[in-house]
Amino acid sequence: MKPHKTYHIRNLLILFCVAFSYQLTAQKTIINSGWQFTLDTTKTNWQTVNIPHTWNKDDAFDDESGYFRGSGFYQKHVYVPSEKEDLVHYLKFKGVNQETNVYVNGSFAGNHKGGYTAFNFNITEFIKFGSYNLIEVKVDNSLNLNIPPLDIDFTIYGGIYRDVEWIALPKQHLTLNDFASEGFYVDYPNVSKEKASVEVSVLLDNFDVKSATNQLEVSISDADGKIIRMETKKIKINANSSENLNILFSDIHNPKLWSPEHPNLYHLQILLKDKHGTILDEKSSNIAFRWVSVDPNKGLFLNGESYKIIGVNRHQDYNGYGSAVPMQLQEKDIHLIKNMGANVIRFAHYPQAQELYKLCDELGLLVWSEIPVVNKVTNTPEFFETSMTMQEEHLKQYYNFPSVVMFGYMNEIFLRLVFDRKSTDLEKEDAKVYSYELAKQLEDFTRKMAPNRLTVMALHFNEVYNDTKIADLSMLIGWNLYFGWYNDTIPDLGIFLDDQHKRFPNRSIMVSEYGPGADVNISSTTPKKYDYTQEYQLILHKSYYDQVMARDFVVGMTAWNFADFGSEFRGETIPHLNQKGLVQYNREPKDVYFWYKAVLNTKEPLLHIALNPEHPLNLINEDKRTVSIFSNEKKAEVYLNGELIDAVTFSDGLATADIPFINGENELKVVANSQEEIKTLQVFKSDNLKTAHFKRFGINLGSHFSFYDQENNVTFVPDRQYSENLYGHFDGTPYNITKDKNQGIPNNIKNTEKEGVFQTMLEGCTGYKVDVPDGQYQITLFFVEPQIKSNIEMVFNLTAEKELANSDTKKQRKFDVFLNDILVESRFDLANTFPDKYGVTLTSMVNIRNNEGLSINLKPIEGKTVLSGVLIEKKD
Ligand code: GCB
Repeated sequence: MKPHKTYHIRNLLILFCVAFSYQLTAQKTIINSGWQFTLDTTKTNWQTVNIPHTWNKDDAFDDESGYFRGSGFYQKHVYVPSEKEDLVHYLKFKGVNQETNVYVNGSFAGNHKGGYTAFNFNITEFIKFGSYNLIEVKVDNSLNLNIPPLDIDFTIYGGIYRDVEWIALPKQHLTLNDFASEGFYVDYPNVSKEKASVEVSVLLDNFDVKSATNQLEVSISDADGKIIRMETKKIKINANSSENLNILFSDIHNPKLWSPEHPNLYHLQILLKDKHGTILDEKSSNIAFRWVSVDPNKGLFLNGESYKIIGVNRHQDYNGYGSAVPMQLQEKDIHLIKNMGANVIRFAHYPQAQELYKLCDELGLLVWSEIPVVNKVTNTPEFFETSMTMQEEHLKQYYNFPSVVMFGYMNEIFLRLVFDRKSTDLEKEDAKVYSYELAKQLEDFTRKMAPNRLTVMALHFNEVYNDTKIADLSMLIGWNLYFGWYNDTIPDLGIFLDDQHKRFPNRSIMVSEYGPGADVNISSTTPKKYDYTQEYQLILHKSYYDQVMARDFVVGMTAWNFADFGSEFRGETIPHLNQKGLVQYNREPKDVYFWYKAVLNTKEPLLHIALNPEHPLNLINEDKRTVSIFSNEKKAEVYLNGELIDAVTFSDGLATADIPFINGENELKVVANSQEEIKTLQVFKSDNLKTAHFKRFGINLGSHFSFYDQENNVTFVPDRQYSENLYGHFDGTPYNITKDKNQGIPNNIKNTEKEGVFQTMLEGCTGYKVDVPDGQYQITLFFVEPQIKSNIEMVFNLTAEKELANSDTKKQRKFDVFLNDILVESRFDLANTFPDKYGVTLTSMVNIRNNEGLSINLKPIEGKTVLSGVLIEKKD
């Protein structure tokens, strides 16, 4: 609309007022856009980047081992008008990994250590008003023995990866100088169903050379925005000093209690006004009335009622972004976790974006928040001091989120010690003493600072925590237990929990981590430990759930991990990832996510068939395939190609049905109440390959699982012993360095994404046969030398003994390769011809005649043969 002329003067007046009050009121500007960045120490080759930013989003996932840990430089020019000269200016960084030095117009403004908490610097004295100002930030993510974490199972992405704010404030404001907190703390001196009280402690700064009398207005409103309580206080603050003010709202009757099921929130608003009533500063926070306690025999109580906590751990990185993840994607995570039916999140192993905690308040998710003192402590005053400061920042910055019920400070602090083969016994004893000492300091400090929260610590499966008594420090102990993965078998969980409970009857415990790795492209009808199948992942999670639910004394469990996450040193079936996620690195759910949802989310209907319709299914000599179905309904009907074939009953969210798929396209439909799910999938079904029609047929040698190869759109079938009209080996054994661990199996294989085919193999196989019909075929054989020198210590395989099969000398393994008696490769020498961990393929054309099928013969010249996979493609 075009404004009428007569309004112009009024508009100008409004503009004037806006500009005027603009100077008086606190103002926050997010200055994420258009920074200059370089890794070049000569500070040249600048490129323009936006925050959030990390320099490791690509190199933490490339073929090379290692990623850049060193210094990165950022700079930006910011114009500050002379009208802002009377304000106090802060630069606030919400997360920079991990040591930061800030300079303004060449002057040093401050240093901060630690990659996961916020910090700010008062930069007023360095600013040139009415001019452009140069902000320079040096960030260093190298390993620094005085900054936790030291050595961990996640990638330390360097960079400014959370928002940068420019905060301009009138001379009097809520302090920003208290460990980058918001300048106020909310406490709940007592809460019950009948009544509650809220105490707000506000810290005010006066940067003026004269004293000031201001007014503080604090109000609480309900969910409808109606103010239910309000207090106004006059306060005089002397020149250049600070004041602390407490406001108590007692007797709030019949408060609406907060819980994950009913996340009732109230709202707190704090206004600081000058004597004319102009707002100088304004802050707000969620208020929630709830109380939490733990009992060693009965578990956790929320608002006085027994409450089992079931949820997930979360790391903050994301496929394609590293740690520099847009907020809307991060928030989507929290929604996914809530929708799964979880009622708790452990933000492991470090404080995460504050926006997420706010969302946990709103959605109803209990939070365990912790600092990254992980695996090991350095015995220096600097390390102790940084850890304590980090915890102070953590507690003060996250104090006001009512969803936070647990504050932690250490994870598996003796992990390195247990695997340490270099230190003497004396040094190890010493490490126990100083690690305990730091734990004690952090525990005491946390209890003092956050008296209404539970203190918590996570431990790995080892007696050292009991022996040292470190496990007796916190109010709640989280055990990270990998029975059925790194240790023993799945049922050992219950045995362990019962034993701990018996031996330490005064200790409250939960299972703070558990879970196997799983790859959505790997599947088996005979799942087992360490195979990365989704089927094994389901078995383990389901059993853990049953075992925890069966024990009242267990507070709950948090799965490791919500999503696959970057851990650069790892090499499992997807390089550089820890694959224990319930969802993939891009947050696409794995099957187990749906199972949890079926069991935990009683509100939304759920029906899921655990089959990916994009993966062709092979039924070789197999009449039916057992398929898992998840639902929170009681019963379902199963239809195949329009015909009712089964009626199933769900127990704990799961039912299985044996499906007699036919060769070709199949429509599998499941109907449960008003829900229906249909999956249309391609099935290759044959009990006689000689008469079968196929375009591509792949075999995963030495393996009991199938692997879906997206590139060729083929599902490699598991290996088997040869039988007439089918396929299989005549000799050889699956290559496996240890009985059930994957140490030594080539990881992070270069030049391929078919790790699932390359990683398993038959060793010593001389004859393999596939009874394909006559015709012209392209045959691809897959090889990798398994006895490579591994440069990683799988320290996260939490077993005491490590059997390392690596040798420095290259394995002598030479063999001839024949396809139907034609020599296709002579004196094949993997170890000496190719680099380490190099996936090699041999591709040849073969004409198969006279019903002879395909024969693969490997004739050893030296050592034993190896073969990882075969892909047969029909060409005529
Ligand atoms: C643990 C650690 C966690 C690892 C996890 C694993 O116990 O606390 O940081 O990522 O095990 O996957 O091995």
